[in-house]
Amino acid sequence: MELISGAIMPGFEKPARAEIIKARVESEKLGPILPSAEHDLGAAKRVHAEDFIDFLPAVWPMWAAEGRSGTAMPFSWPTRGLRDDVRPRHIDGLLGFYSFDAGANFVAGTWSAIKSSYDVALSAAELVKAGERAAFALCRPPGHHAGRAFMGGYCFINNAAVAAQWFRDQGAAKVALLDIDYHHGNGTQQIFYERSDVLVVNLHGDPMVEYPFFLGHADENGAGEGEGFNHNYPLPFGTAWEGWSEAFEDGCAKVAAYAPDVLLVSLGVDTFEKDPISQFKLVSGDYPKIGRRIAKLGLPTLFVMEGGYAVDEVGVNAVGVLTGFEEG
Ligand code: SS9
Ligand code: ZN
Repeated sequence: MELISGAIMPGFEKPARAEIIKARVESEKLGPILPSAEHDLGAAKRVHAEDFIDFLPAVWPMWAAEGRSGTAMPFSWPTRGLRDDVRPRHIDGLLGFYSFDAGANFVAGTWSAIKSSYDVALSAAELVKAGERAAFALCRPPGHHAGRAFMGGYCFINNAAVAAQWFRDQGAAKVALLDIDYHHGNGTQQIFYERSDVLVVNLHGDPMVEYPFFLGHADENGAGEGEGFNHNYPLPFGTAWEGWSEAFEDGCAKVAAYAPDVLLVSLGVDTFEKDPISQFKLVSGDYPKIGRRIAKLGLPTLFVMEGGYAVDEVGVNAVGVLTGFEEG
């Protein structure tokens, strides 16, 4: 369940999304489709705080220990002027301590889904490291809103950030991360903001009017060592291919100029005209064009699934990017 527009409603980020994407991968004869291998949490702790990662599997047991069922959801946060240097003991306090919104919620199976999503990202990264031109990590839940020590927006572990750091630890000198989900990848930006070894490029709904608010403006270019290695393209409601592709072209030029060893794509298809929670106007025919342009960069590429909530078309659109890439 999620809190949206003043009501607790069934979450838009639902299991059918992954099933539908997988079915489309099969019918388009992409693949092979490989299972993920189990990984320990070491790679997660390279980009996330250790205490945050250790908290995630503890949420449901702590919630259940209060005699509760349903959905574990935060409702109180350490905002400006309150103390974020003291970690509460109660589960309700901890949920707020480790989140920026009420959008990353738990049921009994959530930790196992988070862990699987993480395993999928790392397993796909290994394929690219082993020499595949590209791989697609069909991650669910998504990850780009998860920061160093916070979850939110359906995201718990930042799968793309974990994979980017993993490539660095495997010897890649420079990694680029291109986030084309409709929402700003606030977690990804926060994780790499002071670093020059991971370029982050983000196209998204303008945070003046769109979730997740509070980050993603055009003047956020990185800090310290990372100055000049973060690029945001906030775009207005109603943005269709013409406006979107202009920003995308600029973002691709930034990636090309950076000349990374590997490219990560945070692949959200909530830019789609019929997405129920988004305000861009891309059509299904646009997604293969995105894939073809990414292919032109000529980089080893790992696609990591993020958002996309028009469930009927999520397979066609996500896999459209992949088939476009294969042609390009
Ligand atoms: C918009 C509510 C936003 C969270 C959306 C998270 C998207 C992750 N009215 N709810 S890609
Ligand atoms: Zn999104």
